[in-house]
Amino acid sequence: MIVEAVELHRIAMPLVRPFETSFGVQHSRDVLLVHVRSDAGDGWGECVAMADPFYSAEYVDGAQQIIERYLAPRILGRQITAAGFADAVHGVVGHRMAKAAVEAALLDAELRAAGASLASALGGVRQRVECGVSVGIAPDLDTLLAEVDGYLAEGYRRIKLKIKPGWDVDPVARVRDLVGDGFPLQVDANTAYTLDDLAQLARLDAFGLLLIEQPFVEEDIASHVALAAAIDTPVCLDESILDARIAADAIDRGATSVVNIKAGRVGGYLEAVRVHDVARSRGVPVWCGGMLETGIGRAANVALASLPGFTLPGDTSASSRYFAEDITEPFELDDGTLHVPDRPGIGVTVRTDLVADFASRPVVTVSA
Ligand code: OSB
Ligand code: MG
Repeated sequence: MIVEAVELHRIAMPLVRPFETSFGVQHSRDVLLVHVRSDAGDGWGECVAMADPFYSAEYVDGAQQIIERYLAPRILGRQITAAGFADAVHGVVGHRMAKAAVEAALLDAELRAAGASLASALGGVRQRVECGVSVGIAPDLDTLLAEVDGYLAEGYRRIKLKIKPGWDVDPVARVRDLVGDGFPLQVDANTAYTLDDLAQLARLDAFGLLLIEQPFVEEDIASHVALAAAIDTPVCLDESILDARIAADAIDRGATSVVNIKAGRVGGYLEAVRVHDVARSRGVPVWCGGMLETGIGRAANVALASLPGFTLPGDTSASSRYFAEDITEPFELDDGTLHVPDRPGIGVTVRTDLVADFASRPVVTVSA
């Protein structure tokens, strides 16, 4: 296809409740949407970069600038495919979330034109995916338990608690009591610990957790190897896994025995499939992470989660987990699962009237 224009939409989506992690509190989601217009038709992609560079180095203003200045000019006005996109932008180092958003829009345009769903194109094998929910740090334990209780009532099949030093063993113990033995429960530290905290992290072994996600900084594979050898709870990397080669290396070194896959973090859905493949060939289960996506990114995540190696419930929660109103048809839980879209492309319809209503900046159009 020939891309004629890349439109960048910025929207501010209010969250139904504040979301607190070890790196900060969010009250609203500042989202960058990429709308590609080509001779074959249109496509949409969502950039998962956050407003601030606290989860990783990327942030949404930077991602927008990278797309405007470096990525869009490399694909405008010439023959391009989603599969050829990574090569087309190879000279731009890093900025995986920005690249992933553009690649997703190209995939959507290409697959809508071909009449194929993203799930089928990526190799999906399931019509529904099991859903977990990520629960933020709460002001107090009672508030946390009430929130978890609400998610259990909605049917979520797995709970993930955000933890940080000072908010770990007590909340985990209380939530384990609430959900009962055997209910899938896991924790995510978003890099808040160091190896000095080993004894405290080892206390989590008492609660039969599915995994502990990213206790240490992104670059520190060695400390994760040491922790994994010292505790019973499986270690799962998120922030550290930037591509399939790193995933293979981290698995082979014993740093991670489960992998959180986020397409944005690894530079796109095509690389996400390669991460899935290297993990699967090593017998390592994967699950689909989330970044508070709107229906656009959520649709693509659910498609990814339908691949065979995604054997653990993902952070693929319903639209209502974060938003009162979504910019696509809402994703709703059905017995703790979401249906994988089977219509062409990402398989959802973007409500452009709502995208306009939620706009926080003027639309930027980059054209050839
Ligand atoms: O570490 O998985 C994470 C949200 C923003 C940034 C990082 C993370 C998260 C979540 C929420 O845990 C996932 C979701 O529900 O979308
Ligand atoms: Mg995480």
